[in-house]
Amino acid sequence: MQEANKIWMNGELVDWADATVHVGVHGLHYGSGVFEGIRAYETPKGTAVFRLSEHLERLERSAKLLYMELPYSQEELKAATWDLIGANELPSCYLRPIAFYGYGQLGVSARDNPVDVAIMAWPWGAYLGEDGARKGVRLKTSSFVRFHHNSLMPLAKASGHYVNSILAGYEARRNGYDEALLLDVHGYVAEGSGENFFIVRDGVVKTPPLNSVLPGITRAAVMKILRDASIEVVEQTFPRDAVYIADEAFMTGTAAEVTPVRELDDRMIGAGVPGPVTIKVQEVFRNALHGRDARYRDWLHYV
Ligand code: PPE
Repeated sequence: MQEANKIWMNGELVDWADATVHVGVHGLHYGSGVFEGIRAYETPKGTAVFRLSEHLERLERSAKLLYMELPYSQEELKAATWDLIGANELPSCYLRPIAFYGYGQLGVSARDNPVDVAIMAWPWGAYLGEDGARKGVRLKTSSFVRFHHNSLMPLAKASGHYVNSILAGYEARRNGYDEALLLDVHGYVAEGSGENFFIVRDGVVKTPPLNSVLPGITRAAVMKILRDASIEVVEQTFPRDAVYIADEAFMTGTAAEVTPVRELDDRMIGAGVPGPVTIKVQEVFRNALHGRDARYRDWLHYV
């Protein structure tokens, strides 16, 4: 990763190299942490953070689902984010707030450990590569199933949940694909290892409902953009064969932004190039991120 100068940690800005923890922290052993991924972009009016409130609210909900009380208020975390961006002088960056059970007791059910909170900021380019963002990525249906909501909680963005994503993402890449597509326990399409998933067929856009997928903030933004463009979008379960015969498919996420999908399981989707709906969404989304679309101005929080 490309290092920056400072990291906000437990209320202070510390040098990048000094933002360390003890190997005995609970979160490291058991994944008992919650985090966010946020992006800040350059706009004509300076650096703007995309949907900061929504991300920090999701962080708080994730914490609640893990019985965790965040030791900082939403306002404090917002102020910390501004301080961090200012201290690092980054015109655009990826932001990673994380809260985890810290050092104290070990043992799965330790309850009294302090909660450590940190926010990192660093430059991060196209998640699935520049080529992927332009031409589309190749997916493989994963042999790993997206976890059931009675095993873990898809509504929480929790550190430990990501072992599921790591297994799927690693498997797909080892087999020469760009990313994994995970099915849910019923065999329906869920999402990527770090992205929500959409298909387009006969002008209608479909995305899986929030049963087993992360409630993506980009997903919500893209649904709004589609509706504003009078393109029908529905939350509906669909199996993998619906993807094979879709006209278009794309993935969304903070890191991935809007990434076209050109193949699933070596089957070409549509013409094998980004389709008109995908291109339109990518363009409107990019304009919104950079403050060039007045309709979406309230998605940007200026530093
Ligand atoms: N599903 C998963 C499993 C997921 O991790 C993400 C974000 C999304 C959907 C999209 O959510 P949103 O960012 O709110 O639109 N994945 C984050 C982490 C990626 C990583 O490798 O770390 C991200 O995009 O920041």
